[in-house]
Amino acid sequence: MAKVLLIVPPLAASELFTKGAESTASKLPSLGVAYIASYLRAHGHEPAVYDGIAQPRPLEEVARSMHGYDVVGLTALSSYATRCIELMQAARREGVRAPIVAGGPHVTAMPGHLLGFGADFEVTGEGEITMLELVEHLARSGKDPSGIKGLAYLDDGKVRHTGRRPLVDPLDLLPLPARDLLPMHLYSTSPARSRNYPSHSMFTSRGCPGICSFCDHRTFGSRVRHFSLERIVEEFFLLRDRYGARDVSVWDDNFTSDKELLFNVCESLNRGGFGLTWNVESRINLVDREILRTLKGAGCSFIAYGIESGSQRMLDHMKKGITKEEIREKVRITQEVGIPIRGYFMVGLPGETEEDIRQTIAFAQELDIDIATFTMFLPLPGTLDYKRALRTGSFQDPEYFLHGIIPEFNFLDKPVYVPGGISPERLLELHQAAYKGFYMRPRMVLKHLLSIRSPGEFLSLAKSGIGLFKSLFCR
Ligand code: B12
Ligand code: SF4
Repeated sequence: MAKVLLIVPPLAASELFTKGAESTASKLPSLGVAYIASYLRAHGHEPAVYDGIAQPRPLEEVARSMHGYDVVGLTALSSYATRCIELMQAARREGVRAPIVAGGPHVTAMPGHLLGFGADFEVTGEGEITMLELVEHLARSGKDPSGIKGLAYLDDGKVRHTGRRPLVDPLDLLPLPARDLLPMHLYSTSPARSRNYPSHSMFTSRGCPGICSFCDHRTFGSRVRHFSLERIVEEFFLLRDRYGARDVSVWDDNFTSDKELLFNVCESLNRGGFGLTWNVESRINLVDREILRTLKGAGCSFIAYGIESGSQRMLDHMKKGITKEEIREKVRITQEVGIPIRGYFMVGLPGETEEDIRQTIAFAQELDIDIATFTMFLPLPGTLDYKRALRTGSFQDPEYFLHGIIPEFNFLDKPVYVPGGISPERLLELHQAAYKGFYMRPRMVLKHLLSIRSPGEFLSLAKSGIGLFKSLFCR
């Protein structure tokens, strides 16, 4: 039996959300780490989790807490890979001897990268089985890990990859994520997603067949795999009954990809008297009126669509596979069915012009959706747009993941990347104009005010409004 400490590195709210936005921000559980923990536990090991986003502590203190464990695991996004590096360095200064294993999307995108900064092993891709095999290998004090698929490590100073591990199939092989090891009482969802607190997160599937040029979706591959109907319904009810959820956020890349399963999930929730609101994300081309009606009928109170741009040229450039006409139609149907919509938009992609951004700003307003998020494009390593960013425009720091924390939505004074033909100052102005143009319309203010149903909702809306105001005007 091995004792394994799994860590989300410590990050203060002020690092994750700049310029006042921390008051409106979400704090979500790292379910990736919770899945690794439950898989290890199911195989007789003793995992513990420290979530440094929920409970930020000084690096030295976190490093010292690693003493006494046989293996330490760290999760890394590219946006906070720097903090993982600082933490591994602190661990070595504190004399931690346990092997450090790094995993997560940054490691999958850039295998080998964190080995140069203190990680002993990297687990690439889906991590549960690889981590278990590695932990058991280390417990046997095995010397040669080359037979474990999905690993990267240094062999004689050179990065050695052991090859890609096949994806977990069926997904039900994985136990429910070990939420009992997470500080569930500390998580919160953005009011932009749900107003019924707490809203707890879950997944019903892994994988996405999309090929969007900005997205890093290699961890789970392009084939969508689902948990079984029974398992999905069990998790919904578990969140309600054991963790006191009053809303559920389903974070699947494409919740609506399997129509029959979706109908069965909705029917089971209705039959079992689930009674809570819940929200999902989807590709716009994977919904139709029947799906939307069924979702609405089962309590789905919110849907988020990746709309990305109001310029058809950019939608094609991003390989989004959707047209503006299709977006208009699906948004209209969603509104007719009565599900509020959040649209994700991006600005500042390689090849984008000021005119494209203007079209995005206008399109978000034209669609008359309820919430719009405009993310300043962040070139994610390993994506097509990272390569494009190296070739065109000005990529201020192609190794940004070594030099600082990127806050959510990339609200930076100095954008990491600026497309050709636009100055950094102008890009920032346009980014702000997108938010101001969307939210400062009398119609939008009225819509949000009229949607308030309780003093709690008023408070949460007021907090969001103040946060947004600070983000936009207190630079
Ligand atoms: C929910 C979510 C969020 C939540 C936070 C959730 C959280 N606390 O983890 C919010 C909305 C806040 C968010 C914000 C951002 N996100 Co996000 N997010 C997601 C999303 C949709 C789900 C994450 C998740 O739980 N996945 C399910 C779990 C099971 O997967 P996982 O965490 O990857 O874990 C598996 C493996 O990676 C591995 N693993 C992970 N950790 C470890 C550790 C060890 C030791 C081992 C062995 C293995 C291992 O094993 C796990 C199980 O198989 C993913 C997309 C996706 N489908 O995963 C994007 C994703 C993680 N986000 C991404 C990005 C870019 C961002 C932002 C930078 C966006 C932005 N510009 O604002 C910000 C970052 C803010 C910040 N500073 O951290 C990228 C990351 C790419 C990268 N190279 O880092 C992803 C992959 C989206 C994408 N496809 O491009 N995000
Ligand atoms: S952006 Fe969404 S639809 Fe596109 S590849 Fe990524 S997860 Fe799939």
